[in-house]
Amino acid sequence: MVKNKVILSLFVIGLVALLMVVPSCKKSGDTSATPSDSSAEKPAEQPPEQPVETPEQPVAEATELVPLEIELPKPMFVGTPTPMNIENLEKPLGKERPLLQVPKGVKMLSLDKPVTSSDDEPIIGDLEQAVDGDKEGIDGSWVELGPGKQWLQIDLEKPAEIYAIVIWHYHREEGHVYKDVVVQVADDADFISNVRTLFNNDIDNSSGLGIGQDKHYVETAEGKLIPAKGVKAQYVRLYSNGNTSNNLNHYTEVEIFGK
Ligand SMILES: [Ca+2]
Ligand SMILES: [Ca+2]
Repeated sequence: MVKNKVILSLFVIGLVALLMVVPSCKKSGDTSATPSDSSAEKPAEQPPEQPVETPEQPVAEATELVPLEIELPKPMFVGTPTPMNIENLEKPLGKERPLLQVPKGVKMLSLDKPVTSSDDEPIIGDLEQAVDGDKEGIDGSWVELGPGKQWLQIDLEKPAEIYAIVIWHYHREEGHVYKDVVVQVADDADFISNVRTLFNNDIDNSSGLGIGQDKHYVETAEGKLIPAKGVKAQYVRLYSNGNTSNNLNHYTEVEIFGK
């Protein structure tokens, strides 16, 4: 009996000792694994969240959009222009043109910049009148280029991100539509390098600059606004090929906005 009790108590002591050792082993195993695991996981989870948030802020600041204010001349006629029998003609909006949203810091770049043309001896006025800031519809405000296909070109004097081009051909009288209006930008004055077309309503490619998808439009005091989406270029060239009243080409003013 005594022998059995001793064996039993030894067994119990042994069991208790074993139970005490096993959890301590587990604990020491856990504690050695847990800090290294958590220290490895936590920094790995956090950094991807931070870089995602951080770059978003500068991008949002850079593309902050503001309405482009365009100073308009006095209208020379009131009401919607009479419908005309011309193919692919844009319908009048019947209200003021909505303001174009452009990045903050965009301003007019074209005032008094150098102007050249396919017709360097205009019939009326001087080429410089296209960028002199006078866009009124009265006599003496426009330059008249010769008949047929002609172009007028503005040199911004350095490459710029262009966001809008506004053209006033001639808005003294109602119902003028200019033909084969094509607006291109390029890196060089000869329009050989990196030429991009921003507007083209030459639907039959009679000017040889490609088939245009844009619509004909009636001249008004609002001018024609051509969005340019930040295209980078130094030179802007504007083509036309007469108008619905005669075969001459006119520029009252051209404004190029960018930064
Ligand atoms: Ca002018
Ligand atoms: Ca044509």
